[in-house]
Amino acid sequence: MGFRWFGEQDDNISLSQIKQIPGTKQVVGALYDVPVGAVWPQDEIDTLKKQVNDAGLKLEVIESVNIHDDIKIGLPSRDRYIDNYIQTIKNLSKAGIKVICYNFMPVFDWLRTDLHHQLADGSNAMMYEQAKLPKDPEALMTQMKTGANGFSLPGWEPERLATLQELFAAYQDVDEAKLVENCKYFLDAIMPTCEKYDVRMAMHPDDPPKPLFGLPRIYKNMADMKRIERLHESRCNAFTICTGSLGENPANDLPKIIRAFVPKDRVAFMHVRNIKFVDKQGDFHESAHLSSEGSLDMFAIMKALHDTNYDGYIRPDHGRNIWGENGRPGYGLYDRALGITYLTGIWEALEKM
Ligand SMILES: [Mn+2]
Repeated sequence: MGFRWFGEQDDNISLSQIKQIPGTKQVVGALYDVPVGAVWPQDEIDTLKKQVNDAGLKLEVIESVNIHDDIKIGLPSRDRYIDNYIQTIKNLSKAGIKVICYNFMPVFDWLRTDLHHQLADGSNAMMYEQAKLPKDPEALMTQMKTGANGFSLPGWEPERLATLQELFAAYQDVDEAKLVENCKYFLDAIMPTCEKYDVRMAMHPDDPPKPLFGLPRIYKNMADMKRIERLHESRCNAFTICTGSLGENPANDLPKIIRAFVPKDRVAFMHVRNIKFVDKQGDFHESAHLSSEGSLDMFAIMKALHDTNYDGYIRPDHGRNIWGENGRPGYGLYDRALGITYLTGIWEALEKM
């Protein structure tokens, strides 16, 4: 069980607080000051690892090493960025990293239309309402930035988004098939290194799992997963299954997806969280992890993991901001800690049944 941490400079949560969450052994971390596409310096990786280890925790999962847009677009310059990525994999492996979470979403990472939706119990959580999505991507960026409580948001690197119009123009000819092809090119190039150094790449689902602003999405459902797994047959070409992201499409049957891919050893990382649909079109807000607080059956999800003998990495995902905490949207301390005790409680019951 792990807990995502944004580093000493940019997290209101300390490692000693994380250490006190019962059952938590891992920190899921990253270097946040390395520009996308650059090699992660060995000394900075080692420093992060030492910090985490000194707090009595382990660092074996990185989230995320983001992929430069030139790789996703398929520009000639991609080979240079792939070489850098390969060097980063080698450097991380030297520090004992086993899993790298990444996504293959063009331009935007995850997005929401409200980062502080007020819930009836006085807490707040992130929300997505299709009708509130600005037509103009620049307006969305401003909305995300101003709602972030002054924290940086993972995946929303300012330097990458500074040239938004140019980026959109560069993606003009990249449709879903082309994006898949570029993903295969990337995987074929890095997989020999991953296998040699025993580092598994765990692709995170697109969030929300549908095309937005005319940009294609390639990890939305089980059919997409079958296509991605075939791009390069290797246990290092693996998935992060994020129950929240995939669950945002009510047609995605999460226990079924888990039962299809865990036995094939293609799941390296689990993000487990709940969401609550507010209408039949798929608008939702994030919720506490407890099944009865949202729309997903968390027991069925954990039981599918238990039945398939999942023994990989797992973490709670976005929580609410509760008890007056004014943390990074989705990444406060208290609700994620409650999520961990709930998930480990379900797991203990499954073990003893
Ligand atoms: Mn996730």
